[in-house]
Parts: sequence; C-alpha cells; structure tokens
Amino acid sequence: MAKAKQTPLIWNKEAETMPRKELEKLQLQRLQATAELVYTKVPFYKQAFDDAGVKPADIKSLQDLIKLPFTSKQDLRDNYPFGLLTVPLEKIVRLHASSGTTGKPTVGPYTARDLEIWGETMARVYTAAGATASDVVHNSYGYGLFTGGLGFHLGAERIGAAVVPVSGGLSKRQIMLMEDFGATILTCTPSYSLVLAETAIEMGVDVRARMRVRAGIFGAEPWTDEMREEIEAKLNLEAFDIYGLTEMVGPGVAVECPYHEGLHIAEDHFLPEAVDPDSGEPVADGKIGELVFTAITKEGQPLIRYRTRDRITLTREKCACGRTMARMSKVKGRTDDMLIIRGVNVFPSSIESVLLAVDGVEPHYLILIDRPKDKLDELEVWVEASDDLWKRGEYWVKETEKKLYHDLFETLGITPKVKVAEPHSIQRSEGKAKRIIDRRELVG
Ligand code: DLL
Repeated sequence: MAKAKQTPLIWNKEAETMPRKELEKLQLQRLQATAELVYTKVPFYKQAFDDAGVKPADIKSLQDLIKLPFTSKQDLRDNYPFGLLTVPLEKIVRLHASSGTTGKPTVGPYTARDLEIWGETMARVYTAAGATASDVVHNSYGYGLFTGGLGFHLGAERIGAAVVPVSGGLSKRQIMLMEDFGATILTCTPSYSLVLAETAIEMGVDVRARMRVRAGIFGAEPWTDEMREEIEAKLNLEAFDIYGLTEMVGPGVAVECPYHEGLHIAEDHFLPEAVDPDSGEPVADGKIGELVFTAITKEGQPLIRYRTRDRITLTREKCACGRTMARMSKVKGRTDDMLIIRGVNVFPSSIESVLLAVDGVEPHYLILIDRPKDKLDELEVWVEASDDLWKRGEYWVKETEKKLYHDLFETLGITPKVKVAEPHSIQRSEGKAKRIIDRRELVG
C-alpha cells in the first residue's frame, strides 16, 4: 500500500466512515424515495419505468436498482431544458450548464438544498486533500456556466478557507497573485496547472522558493499518473484527482485521499455502478466498466442510472484513510473517446502514458487522425520538445521521434507519424484541453 504524505483528514466522519451495512440501509431509503419522486413528478420517468415494467415499490433492496431504466445524454437532450425537473422552477435557485461540443448544453439545476449538499461534498473534497480554514485557495477553474469555478468556490467557503476567485486566463497575473496572497491550495484543470508552471518559469519565478502551494485539486478532464508526476515535479505540490459531472452536481462526486488509491465517491449522495457499455449488465468490482450514477439526494433534477460514458473500475474495500465509501479508479477514458484507427482500438490515455514516459518531451501534445482519400487512416502524434532537447539540436530531436515511434508502435500496434515540435508551439488551454483532432469526421 502507498504511504500517505500527510495525516488523512475527514470532513464528515459520520457519513464518510459509516459502516457499509448502515450506509447501504441509508442508500436504499434514499433510492426508494428518489424512485417515488421521479415516478410521480417527471413524465419521462413515469413512461420509462412503465416501459421497463417496474414501479417504485419494486425497489426492495439495493440489488433491485438494476430493474430501473437507464438515463442517457440523449434523454437529457430530448427533455431540454427543464423536462426532467421534479420541482417547479420557482424552487430552482441556480442553473449551470456544460458546454458540450454539439447541440444544446446539459443543464444542471439546483434547489437551495442541492446547493447545500454540493457545498458539503466539496467540503469533503478539500478536506480529503488536507485543506482547512487556514488555507488560501487559488481557484482557477472557470467561473460561469461551467460547474468548476462556483463549485470549488462553494466548498472553500464551507470549510472557511480564503478563496481567491480568479477563474482561468491571464496567467501572469495568476502567478503574481499566487505568490502575493500566499496560495496554499491550487484548483484548476490538470492542463491549466501546466500552463501556470510554464508561466512561472517564463516570469523567472522559482516555484520552490517563492510559492507556498502544497496541494492541487485537479480534474474535469482525463489525466494519467505520468501527467501527475509531471505536475507534482513542476509545481512542487501533491496532486489530488477530483471527478464530477454537471448531470450529478458538478465537481464533488469523488476525490482522492492522501493514499491516492482511487477516488472516494460521495456514495451517500451518488449511488455508483459499473456496467458493460454494450449490454448494460453490471460488471464485478475490479473490472472495467462504464460508470453509472443515481443521484439519491438531489431535489431539482435527480437522475436515475445516468450513463456517464466514463470507463473506470470500482472497489468497495475500506481505505487506509478510514473512509468506507466506494472508490473509483482514475477515469481510464470514455466509452466514446476510444479511437478506432485502422480497426485497432486506441485510447488517448495510452498515448499520453507513452509520451510522458520518454525523456525530452513536455506534457503538451496533440493527436491527429486523418483519412486521406482512398487510403488507410493515419495517426499522427505531435508532442513538444523540452527546451533542453530543442537546444541540443535536430539530431537529438529526430532520435526522440524514433524512440516515440517505437514505443507508440509497441503499445498501440499501429504505426504512427510522430512529430516532436518546437517548445511552446502547441496551443494551451485555460479549461479542459482539446488534444484530439479527428479529421475523418470532416472528410466523411
Ligand atoms: O467537469 C465537473 C468538474 C469540474 C469536475 C471541476 C472536476 C473538477 P462536466 O463539464 O459536466 O463537469 O464534465 C464531466 O468530465 O463525465 C468526465 O468525462 C470528465 N471528467 C471530470 N472529472 C474528471 C477526472 C465537470 N477527474 C465529464 N478525470 C465527466 C477524468 C473527468 N475525466
């Protein structure tokens, strides 16, 4: 077992360390109440339950959960914007939305009580990362419709920390504020943390000497353990993975503790399952499946068996930190981000792991897929050279390309084109990074 670098702190001991038997009893009560609520208040769910031949009263144990119908992203689109509300709009006090690349956004409506619970789960997140009222939280998640900024803000206030609501962008000013205000906790996407690290270097600010940040809480996009090592080394902090989605509550659904052996799910609010993405059948703990959540305490828009499309494994073993809540693995990709290139399944996370294991390249990369007319699919991977490698000259850049070509081929089983690009040539992101460009969709 990994060793924790700090003594684990727990925000809500009663809930987070509840014996599993008790927890399951509580979950069942809440599930029954939620099934009843959506069945009586949401026409979509009445229809879906009826189609599946199930009534709320059929939920007699947690095992009966699988009798309930799934909810998909498409169902949210079909009922946009307020078709899945269980309360009148007058009870809603906040509306968030996730951008999405096509069509209408996904709506996240909150009642006052939903906000209360969000604050509670975010307080758990901060505490799991070792934050207390004495901390200064530099919050670079985007404020606005995106749940990141305001979710982290809410939790920081709940634990009594001083929160700096800086949002994303204007990175030089961020570095100045982090130094001047003595930030101790940094919250942003993992990709933006690298932009901040780079900006500090550009400004000649030695993070080790001049910054006090000891922990970072990073999420909203997939990142590998190799990326974690890069971030921890560059920013001199301990990195914690946080998971969440607008459909449940935003950030605060699950977070790592100092043991970093999976992310603890706030299971008294979000009931997790792992299912086979094709058949929808449950998969055993420890096996990769699609993460499915039922929101069992939400008032505004409690979703039943929501298919997240995120691939994970689950474990319900007690953690060394004392929490009894189930843990999910780091997200291993999405069921819909798997690229099929020349018939081979390729996960972007495997490419990231290979790239970051090679010396001389930086964690900034792009994956391009193309289908030239009448030819096979082409995979091209661009990754930035480190300043050192670039200075050493073309010969070494080419050698690094060869090494990457070899390692990618070994891992993926297909031949990629590899380009080690000039430092700082790949576009940076303030929020979620966009690293995949699939031109095949465009050429049809
Ligand atoms: O990204 C909420 C959030 C904000 C989480 C800040 C963490 C920190 P959405 O914009 O609705 O909500 O996107 C949700 O992002 O289904 C995952 O695919 C992905 N995602 C979120 N956290 C992680 C993570 C916010 N830690 C979608 N690792 C989810 C991998 C993540 N993917």
